[in-house]
Amino acid sequence: MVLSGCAIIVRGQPRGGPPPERQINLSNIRTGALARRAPQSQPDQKDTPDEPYAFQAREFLRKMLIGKEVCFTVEVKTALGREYGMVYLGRDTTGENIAESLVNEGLATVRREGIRGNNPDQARLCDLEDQAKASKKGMWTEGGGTNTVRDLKYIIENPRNFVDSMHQKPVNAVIEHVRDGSVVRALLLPDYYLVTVMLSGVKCPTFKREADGTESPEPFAAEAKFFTESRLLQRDVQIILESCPNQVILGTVLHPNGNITELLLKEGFARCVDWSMAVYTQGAEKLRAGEKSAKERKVRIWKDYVAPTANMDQKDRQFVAKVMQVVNADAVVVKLNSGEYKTIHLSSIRPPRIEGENKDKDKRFRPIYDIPYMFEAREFMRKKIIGKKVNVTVDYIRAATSSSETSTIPAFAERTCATVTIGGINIAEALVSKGFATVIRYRQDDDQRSSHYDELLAAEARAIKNGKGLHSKKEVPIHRVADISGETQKAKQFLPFLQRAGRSEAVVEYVFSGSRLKLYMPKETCLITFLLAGIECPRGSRNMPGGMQVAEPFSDEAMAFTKELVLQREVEVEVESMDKAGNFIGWLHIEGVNLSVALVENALSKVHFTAERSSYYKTLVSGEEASRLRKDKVSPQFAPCFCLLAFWERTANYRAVYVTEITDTMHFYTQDMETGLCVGGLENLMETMRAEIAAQPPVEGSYAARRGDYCIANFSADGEWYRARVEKVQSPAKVHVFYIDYGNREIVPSTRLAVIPPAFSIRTLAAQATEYTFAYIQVPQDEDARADVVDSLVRDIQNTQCLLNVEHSGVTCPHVTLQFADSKDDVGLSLVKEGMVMVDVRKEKHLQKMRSWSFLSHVLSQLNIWRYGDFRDDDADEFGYKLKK
Ligand SMILES: *[C@@H]1O[C@H](CO)[C@@H](O)[C@H](O)[C@H]1NC(C)=O
Ligand SMILES: *[C@@H]1O[C@H](CO)[C@@H](O)[C@H](O)[C@H]1NC(C)=O
Ligand SMILES: *[C@@H]1O[C@H](CO)[C@@H](O)[C@H](O)[C@H]1NC(C)=O
Ligand SMILES: *[C@@H]1O[C@H](CO)[C@@H](O)[C@H](O)[C@H]1NC(C)=O
Ligand SMILES: CC(=O)N[C@H]1CO[C@H](CO)[C@@H](O)[C@@H]1O
Repeated sequence: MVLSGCAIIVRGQPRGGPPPERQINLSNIRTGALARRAPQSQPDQKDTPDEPYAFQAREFLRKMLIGKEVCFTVEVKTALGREYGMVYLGRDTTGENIAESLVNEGLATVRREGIRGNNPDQARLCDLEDQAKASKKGMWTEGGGTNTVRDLKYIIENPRNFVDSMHQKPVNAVIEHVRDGSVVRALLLPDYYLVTVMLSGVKCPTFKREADGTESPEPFAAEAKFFTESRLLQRDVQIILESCPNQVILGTVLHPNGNITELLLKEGFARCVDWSMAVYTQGAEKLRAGEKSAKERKVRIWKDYVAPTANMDQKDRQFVAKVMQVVNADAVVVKLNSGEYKTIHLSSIRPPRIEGENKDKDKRFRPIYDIPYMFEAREFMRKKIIGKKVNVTVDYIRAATSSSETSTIPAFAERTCATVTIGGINIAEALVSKGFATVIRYRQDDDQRSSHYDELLAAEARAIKNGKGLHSKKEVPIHRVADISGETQKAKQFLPFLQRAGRSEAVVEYVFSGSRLKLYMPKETCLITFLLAGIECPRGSRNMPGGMQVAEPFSDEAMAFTKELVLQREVEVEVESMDKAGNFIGWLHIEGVNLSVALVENALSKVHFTAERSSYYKTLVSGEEASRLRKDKVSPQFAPCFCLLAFWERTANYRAVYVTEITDTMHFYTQDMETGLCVGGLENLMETMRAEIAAQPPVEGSYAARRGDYCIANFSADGEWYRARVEKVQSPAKVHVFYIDYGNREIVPSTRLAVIPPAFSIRTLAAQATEYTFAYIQVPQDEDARADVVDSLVRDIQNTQCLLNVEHSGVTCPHVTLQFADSKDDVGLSLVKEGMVMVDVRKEKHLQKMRSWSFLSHVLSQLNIWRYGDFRDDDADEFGYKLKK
């Protein structure tokens, strides 16, 4: 720093912190004193102005020395520690002697009283002064130099007007003092205003003044100050004066090497300040980005920083999900890819609310209609995002709060707060800009906020300015919504009106069950309870006079189906009638889909006999038929039913088999236990055959394999001979064989094959392995799922004895059921029970003849054998008996 024309402050190179300063006064010369402001504590003193040429001398040195390396000598050190010496530009005393330069320019006089004639340096100063005088340079110019005295302005009467008058145009300036990293004192040019400027948008750690007058720095205050000082102090800069709230001037300093505001943030010397970010003209998002980068790198003031979502997986932090419901005006329920539902709160906004009223006391209080703008907010969101895919970026998780007796804050469960966007539009920002929500204000160091917080604030400022929504001076819109659900009398009066109306618009406000809904009728501004006509939907559990009634199977599925399709959607309804409780009954259509039909088609409801009279009866019945026939969509609801019927309507004649091989397509090979083990059976025959071959080994290579031929093959797993059939000759080295007594296949070189001795041909003993497949179950199409089933089968039944019953013939092989020999449990059924396979109904003609599956499932549920459980033939018999009865 240049203190005056004849004094400077120097610093060494920083080593692990700001280096100490040292003041050097130039010896032997004198320059004019700069203007001084009278201390404010002493009102009787007056400001002193610049001495002529004092400022010119300062500027001369400033331009020459600031930021440059100098070399100095100390000639005198006073008792008070002040040092006098010579200063040279550069690293040694061969550089420009700046005292000489000043004198040469006529900006300094020489102190001749101390000069000793024998010192050549001092003599030279005198010579230079004489020359300057002679050529009338600087202060030696005629006229006294009063025009070199600045008209310094320390006080600005109306700083706000002053800032406004600058119109945010860059002003040339010199930074005269750095108070802390983000507050500077600047001399504005060319009019010499001295102003204190706070950097817009940021704050560095400061030096707190204690009661005893000492200053205590916050952590990193000294480092931040040094950072700004070493870059800006006494530099030529431009300043944009941006705003002046409460007499404080906010501005941005522009320096050719970059802007200090962004640098301070990036280096972790400053944090963003919400209230002053708004005026930052160079783009607030850059400031947040700078801060974010410092936080991520945990530099300086962020060394202990932990991000609010630090311990979340990336996939939980950002994902795309489908909006299933809009809750009030600040939350949504979304369906994740996994099928799970999750409630997401919009970060940093507060929905419309009523302050301090006894709203809870009013039983009929319905926030959505009664809180001003809540309905508008909900509708705005609903129309924009219901049923759509949105991008969710989790910003923070708000911990659960418990309400204590002393606290008025209600208890909240943990909340996931996120920025939700659709097509690049931030929903929270859109809500705020419409005046349908306000922005939450935070403590400065509170990180639990939207990642787009500044945009929210800006949107709010716009909404306030334009008097939108909550900020409007107009009367609040009122929604007089008549709730006639459960009001039999009112409903009765309303019925003919709705019947005549034909198709009416409605919004589904609530789904009680698969077929019971609450509707908002916008034209009629009323709420009704609506029951779907023509179907019987499984009932959920409910409280009855006699106690809790358990839910019927698939009631939850039906409800989920209805919710997914219609909740909060715009639908059309046709009211046909009304029940005793004042609930309307009718048909509901959404985008060409008839909900009653859709439920039946998806096997989640049955056609009700009352539907016969309706014009939708045919569609309903064929929907039901379709649900039954659609192979891949057979509801597991019906699976036990089919199994039972399968077991019941057939003739069972189990025989013992030995399972030798399971194929990848879920076929399997068995040997018959009776024929296999008897005298002259396979075991005996093979032993004899091998003994014979051992006595007369075949000549290796003498056998030429031909497709379809029977032969013997040396099995690679045990090196023994087995009977085989050639399935394919790819090359002499690759012959595909099928082991006819076991069902396995192998590719072997023809050298491992030989002619089958005639005594052991299939005329003597037929091929022992027989191929079968499972009856009544579907082979999974998915390869992985199928591999799982095959693994499980290999584990459970390969090389074990089972009981087998042929159920019916098939295209490639008979379809059978297998039982474990010991437990007599059905193998296929146990796969169904484990959920590994689905029941196959398509091929069973005799089952398709049954008229009404919904009727059957109903009977089954009544008979209380509604389970995948351990039923066997006797169960089936009992069931058949009851069913016939
Ligand atoms: C040294 O320089 C400073 C700054 O110009 C000045 O205030 C001070 O009086 C000088 N000291 C002496 C002893 O000349
Ligand atoms: C601020 O400085 C950065 C570099 O530090 C630069 O990229 C950016 O353009 C500057 N902005 C302005 C408005 O000067
Ligand atoms: C989600 O964000 C990605 C990129 O940020 C964008 O490509 C995509 O279109 C967005 N999806 C939605 C539904 O807004
Ligand atoms: C089967 O082939 C292997 C190797 O090719 C041989 O070691 C083994 O002796 C053969 N087995 C018989 C029974 O010939
Ligand atoms: C009249 C009408 O909208 N009928 C529809 C009922 O729903 C089924 C499917 O769910 C549609 O195919 C019909 O067109």
